[in-house]
Order: sequence, then structure tokens, then C-alpha cells
Amino acid sequence: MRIQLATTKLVLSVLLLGGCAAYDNQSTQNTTFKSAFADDFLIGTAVSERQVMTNEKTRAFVAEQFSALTAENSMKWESLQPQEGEFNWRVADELVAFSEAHGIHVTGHTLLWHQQVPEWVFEGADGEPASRSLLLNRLRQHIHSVIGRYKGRIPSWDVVNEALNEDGSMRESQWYKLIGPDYLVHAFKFAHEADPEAKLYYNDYNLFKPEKRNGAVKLVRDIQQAGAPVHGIGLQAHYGVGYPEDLTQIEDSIIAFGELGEVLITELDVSVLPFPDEEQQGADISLNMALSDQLNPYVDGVPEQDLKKFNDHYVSLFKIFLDHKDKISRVTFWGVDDAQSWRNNWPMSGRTDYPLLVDRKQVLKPVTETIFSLAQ
Ligand code: 9MR
Repeated sequence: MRIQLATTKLVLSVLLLGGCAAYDNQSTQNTTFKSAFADDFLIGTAVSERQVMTNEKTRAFVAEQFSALTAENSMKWESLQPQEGEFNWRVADELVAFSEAHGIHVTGHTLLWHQQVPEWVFEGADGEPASRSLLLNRLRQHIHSVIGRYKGRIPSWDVVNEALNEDGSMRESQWYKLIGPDYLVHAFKFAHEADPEAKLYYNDYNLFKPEKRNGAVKLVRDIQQAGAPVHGIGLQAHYGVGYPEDLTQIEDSIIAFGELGEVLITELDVSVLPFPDEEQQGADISLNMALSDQLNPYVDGVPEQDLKKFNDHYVSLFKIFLDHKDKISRVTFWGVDDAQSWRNNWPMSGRTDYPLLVDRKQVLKPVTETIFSLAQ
């Protein structure tokens, strides 16, 4: 009778899950991310305001698991200086204090980006676009205020984010249009003046693409030759199952960037969901498509076949990262767990994605055992 009941329960669960693997993994993992990679590179995560300010469970989890932290949003320009000269340090201060209490390395993200910059930054007093000198002055002020506040406490900064187009040419952002192509040289010089000890990085997505890789190499070399220090290049690594198709391209970029300084994997995630337009994969946040059931197929769990692809992709990526640990100083996931990942809301909001190695209940996924064993 008991056996019959158990069998009925099993059949029912299989039927209910529709052949899907539940995301409620029962990992018996005792090793943490930070202990697994302690001899290889820093292993980090990005935290949201809610997680760092109020969510005690997540704070404890992050302190236990990770050796590096990035603020997902709370150090962007619009968060720190929404109005000219009016700074809001609340969340950033808390994040730095939390990191210090637990001996976690912090990376400031990000000083200059074409997104999340308040409109006043690009406006002159007369309502016209800001002049080159006004904008450079504002950039200097912002960088000095932000880096200055955390001097000696935040050891590394994403100074410029996403300055390149997919073909490796320079993005014609407001920074580019109003200052000119040398805006990057100034940004890195200001950052270096503000804290000569800080490590300064250029950070972008889709840097595995050969054209974009070449663009980044040229860009960084030009800045370095102009006398401004760039200590490393961050590959954001917003990937998907089967994206990129050819992982040797990632490896080629790691090797090319290793010639110029440190290599960092700064925003790692692997979406399992279908991507509507192959051409637009990456992380362009201006993309916003309509939600459809067809594009949100795994609300109740990931089918075995896709779970296998996801696991294989992550294992292959970590093999590459470990093979190049002499060049890679940090690998950071973009988010703590699947529930809170930005991938649930990009390129359309309201999907259920599973892009991280930590599930919705903050349990490490079973594939972490394989990944950790690669580091032994
Ligand atoms: O994950 C971040 C999301 O919560 C924000 O809404 C968005 C806009 O600020 O930025 C996301 O993080 C981006 C990062 O700062 C830069 N690279 C791409 C990331 C994903 O869009």
C-alpha cells in the first residue's frame, strides 16, 4: 500500500512537472564559491539595493559564498548624483561597510556610461547641450567625489562602460558627441588622479566578437598611449545556452586582453530562454520587447535537455576561465540568485529565467559540484 502511494506520488509529480526538472534543486553542496576558487581568482556577485539594505538572508548568503561584490545599480550616476551637487550615498555606503565587515573586495560600477545618467549632466545653463568644457568639468567633479569618498576602501572601478558598437567602432553617445573621442582618456585620468592606487577598468558586453574585441584592444591601447592608466578589461559575459556558439572566441579575447592588463569576467549569466532576435543578443538595455507565452516557456521549470545545455555551457566556460587564471583576476555573476536576475526582465519584462548557478531558493545548483571539482 505504502509503495503504491509513493509510486502514485512520483507519477503525479512527473506529470505535474511535465517532464521538467524542478528548479527546487536539492544540492548537498558544502563547498562555497569562494572556497572553491580561493587559489584561482576572486569570485563575485552583484547585489541590488534591497538585497544589501534589508534582506538579511541574502546578506548572510553573500558573505558566506563570495569574495567580491559589485553594486548592481546603486553606484550608477543617477543613483549617486541625481541632481547636480546632491549626492545620495546611503546604499553605496552600506554596501562598502558590509563588504569591509566581511572582507569582501568591492568594484565600483560605473563612473561613465551612456545609460542611467540624469539629463542635467548633458545640459548647459541656457538649455542648450553642455559645452565640452562644462561636461568635462562635471565628469571630473563626479569622478573625484565618488572615488574620493571611497579612497582606500574601494580598490577597483569600472571607469567606462560600453563605449563600443558591435562592429568595434565608437558608440556615438552624448559623451562622444559633446566631448569628442578623447572623453575616455579624461575619464581614466580623472579616476587615476582621484585614487592613484585604484585599479581602473574598461567594461563592455559581447567582447568575444572579433570586431568588438579588436575595437576594445585599440581603444584601450590608445588610452594607455595617451598616458592614462587602464589596468584591465571586463568582459561582461551576458550569455545564453548556445551563445556564443563558439567559445574559443571568448578564449581569444581573454588572450588578447591579457596582453594589455588584467582580464575580468564582470557580469556572468547564461539565459536558458529563447532569444527573439539573434542579432540583438548581448546587454543593450534599450531593447524592450512585448512579452509572449512562446518566449516565456519555462515558468514551471527547465526541461532536461535545456538543463543539460545550460550545465555544459557553464562547465565549458569555467574550464576556459580556469585555463586562463593567470590572466583573470575576478569572475563575477550578475546577480545573487535566479529570482532577482535582470534576465527575467530583458529583453522583455516578466519572464522566468534561470541564468545563475544559484536557484530561486538560494541553493547552489547541482552542476556547481562539477564546476568546483574543475578547480581542485
Ligand atoms: O542589472 C541592471 C538592471 O537592474 C538595471 O535596470 C539596468 C539599468 O541600470 O542595468 C543592469 O545592469 C547592467 C550593467 O550595469 C551594465 N551592463 C549590462 C547590465 C545588464 O543590463
